[in-house]
Formats: sequence, structure tokens, C-alpha cells
Amino acid sequence: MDQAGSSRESTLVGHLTPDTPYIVMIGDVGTGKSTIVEKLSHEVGRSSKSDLSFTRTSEQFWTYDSSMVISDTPGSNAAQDKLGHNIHIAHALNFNPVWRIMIISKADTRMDNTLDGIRKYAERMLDFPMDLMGALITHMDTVTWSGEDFKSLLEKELGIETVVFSGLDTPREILLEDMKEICVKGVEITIDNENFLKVFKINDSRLKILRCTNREVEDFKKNKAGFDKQRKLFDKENDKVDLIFEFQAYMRREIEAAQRRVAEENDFTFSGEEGANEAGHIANMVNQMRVVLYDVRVAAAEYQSAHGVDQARRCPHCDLVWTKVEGCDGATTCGNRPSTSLDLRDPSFGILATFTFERFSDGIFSILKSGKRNIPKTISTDPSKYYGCGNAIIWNDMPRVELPEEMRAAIPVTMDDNVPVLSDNLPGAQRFMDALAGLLGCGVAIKKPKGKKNKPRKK
Ligand SMILES: Nc1nc2c(ncn2[C@@H]2O[C@H](COP(=O)(O)OP(=O)(O)OP(=O)(O)O)[C@@H](O)[C@H]2O)c(=O)[nH]1
Ligand SMILES: [Mg+2]
Repeated sequence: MDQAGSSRESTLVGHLTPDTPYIVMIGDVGTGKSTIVEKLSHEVGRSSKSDLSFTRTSEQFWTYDSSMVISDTPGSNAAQDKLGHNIHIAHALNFNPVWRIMIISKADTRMDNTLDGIRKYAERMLDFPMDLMGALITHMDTVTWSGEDFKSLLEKELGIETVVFSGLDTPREILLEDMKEICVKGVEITIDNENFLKVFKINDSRLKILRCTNREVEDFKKNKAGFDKQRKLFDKENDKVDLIFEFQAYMRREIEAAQRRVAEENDFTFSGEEGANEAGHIANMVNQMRVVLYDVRVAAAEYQSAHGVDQARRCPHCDLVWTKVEGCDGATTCGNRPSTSLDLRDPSFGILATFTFERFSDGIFSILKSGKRNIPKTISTDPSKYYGCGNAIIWNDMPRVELPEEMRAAIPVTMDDNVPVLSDNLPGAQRFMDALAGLLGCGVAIKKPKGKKNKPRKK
């Protein structure tokens, strides 16, 4: 690994507090991040026609009217030193409470390509509050489609409503006004060695390795498809409930096994010059598998939902969506859990069926009911296993949310699944994670408590 952390001191001069609106721009190399920063601040000489990644560190600048701070960052997809570039982006996100993450994408003749430039970042940041994400489309002077056309596509496809457009001829006053309008509230973001590889893609495109990880992802998807087909054959409700929970556990073990296979097949050591790239390939595979696992968790949440749940409401503090399964309509805290395990079974039900899952080389997926085991009758009281920000909420005052039928669940389903993207059990992986912690400035390999959220700060 290189010394990417060495220049993380900000050059920002002036009085910055957690209440200062702070915007971080992220995006591909050459999309126009530095051009925006130059326009909004007193800086010159940051943008370039260079055919390689030009900005190599993150730096923060006051806007020319001193109303907010904006961070320029390196392109996340740089061909050289992807790790170093992305460490710098992480530093920019950790620097101060973030009022908006602006994903920069270059306007292309095809709107789809412009949208993809936003999508690939937004998908990796699903754990951040949705209203923190915004899009900034540059190069609008080079296309014929209108901002309105793109805005509706962005909203429909990604659910992102905040978008700013810019071209070379956009006056700095207009751009500044637009940026001020999109500032809502500061959110503390922590990028540490636990979530870094979930948020940033640092692998190259070496085909041999990609072929290997793609095959694992395909197999993983086939397991899910096989499971979906087979589980219809079980008609007892209790079995269906157990089955889906056990399948989740099986899929988690499969993710770890796939990591081992890929590491062995490609002689990964997670050290030396290739270390970061190797970790990036494993993370890239696991992140794709997590999306499949998310579907399984949504199905599990459906089963957990109590009958009669017909409403979902959003916590005004952290934006988690909850459904009320018991209790009154008054005050509670975000994250308060039901008193007993709520699923389709009788609450006194204490036996879980045990299943064995297997996928044969001919692609056939099998589920065998292989026994029974006891489970605790009540859910865990360990607060670290809870979701929610812990702030006071009043059910009746919480904004209603329209959820699609399949998302009506008694528990919130987030991408925060605690699946390690680089298993500790891989030889050399722990050393890599320690070094990553050092580069991020965490000092030691810290473990973020399970369920800890990036908390919004009150205005
Ligand atoms: N036509 C046009 N050119 C632009 C626009 N924004 C930026 N450019 C040009 O695009 C090139 C790259 O711009 P930069 O601002 O350096 O891009 P960057 O995202 O900071 O690039 P890296 O630092 O390498 O990641 C420069 O030649 C800019 O003049 C725009 O809106 N329209
Ligand atoms: Mg730049």
C-alpha cells in the first residue's frame, strides 16, 4: 500500500464548525469536479485536460462568498493507485458532517450513460441516508437533452430527486445558488476499514480474476433461484419461515466459502503491490452477492411481518422506515423492538426446523429437512443488534411512506448486513485490514459496533 494517508491534512483556512454546510463531490476521473470547485471558490489551476487522473488528493475550499465548504476529490475509478485515490475520498467524507454528497456525472449523448455514472456510486452508498445523495451533471453544453428530461429519469430509476446541472457557460452565481438550495442538514459519516470496501471499488479489470469472481456470483444467484423454486414445495407455514432464515445463514457461509475459493485459485496474499487489488476483487464479488442476499432478507422480513400491518412511517431523524407491529400511537424511540419474537408462529413456539441446502454440479439445488433445534422464545435484548438511531419519535407525527407490498415488513431491511467483505479467515486479510485502518486514520483495525448507523446531526 502507498502512503495515501500522508497528505490528508486539509489546507482549509478559516473558521469551520460542524454547522458549516459541507458538500463532497465524488465521481469518475475527468467528469469536471475540479472545474466546479474552481467556479465556486477562489481557486485556479485545479482542472485539467490531462488524459490521466489529475486531482490526486482531496482538498476543501470555502465558496467565494464564504457561505459553505466544498471538497474536491480524486476520481474514484483512476487506473493507477485506486486505493490511494479512494482513501482520499474517504478522508473527505470523514472530514466534517456532510450536507450533501454530490455524485458528478458527465452529460453524454445517451442519457443512460449519464445515469450509469450516478448509479454505480449511489448503489454503493445505500447505507447513507437517501436525502444525502445528489447528482451533479456537468458538460450540459455538449448535449441536446434537457435537465427536466434527465431529472425525471433519475427520479424514476434511482429515486434521487436532487440534481444540479452545469455547463462551461453556467454562471458561478447560478451554480452557487443551486448548491445552496440543496443543502439540508449535516450527517456524520464514518468510513473505516469495516465499510471502506463496501463503499469503494478498488479492483482492476483483470479478466482471469473477473471470470473467476463472476462465476462465483452466478453460482450464488443460481442458489437463490433454486431456493425460490424449491421452497414453494414446502406447504407448512412454520417450515416456510424457518427455511428462509436458515437459507440466509447458508448463503452467508457460501459467501465466505467463495472468498476462500477465489483467494486460493488466484494465489491472493493481500500483501505487496497487488494486495489492495486482490482485496478489491474479493470485495467486488461479495458486494454483488450482498445484493442477492438483500432479496433473501426482504423475503425474511416479509415473513416476520405481523398480520394487519398496513402502514409504514419514516423516522424523521435517521430516515429508517418502520412499521408498527404493537403498542400505542404515541412516543417511543427509533429502534424500540417488539417485546416478543413476531413472526407467523405462535409466540410460544420454540422449535426451529433444520434444513440442509446443497447445489449439485449439474446445477440442481436441493433442500432437505434434516431435524429440529430449539430457539430462544424472545428476541435478543442486545442493543447492538438493533437498527434505529435511538432518537425520540412519535408514531402519529412520523411521515407516512408508501411501500410496495413486498416491502411491508416488521423489521427494516437495509444493506447493513454485517457480511464481512473480506473475511478474517483468509490468510493475510487481517494484515491488510490493519494497514487499511492505518491509511484511513483509524489507527487500529476498529470494529464498528453492529447496527451503528451514521447518525444525522440536528440542525
Ligand atoms: N465542455 C465542457 N467541458 C468541461 C465541463 N466541465 C469540465 N470540463 C472540462 O473537462 C476536463 C476535465 O475537467 P476537470 O475539472 O479537471 O475534471 P475532474 O473531474 O476534476 O478530473 P480528475 O481530477 O482527473 O478526476 C477539463 O478540460 C475541463 O475544462 C463542462 O461542463 N463542459
Ligand atoms: Mg480534479
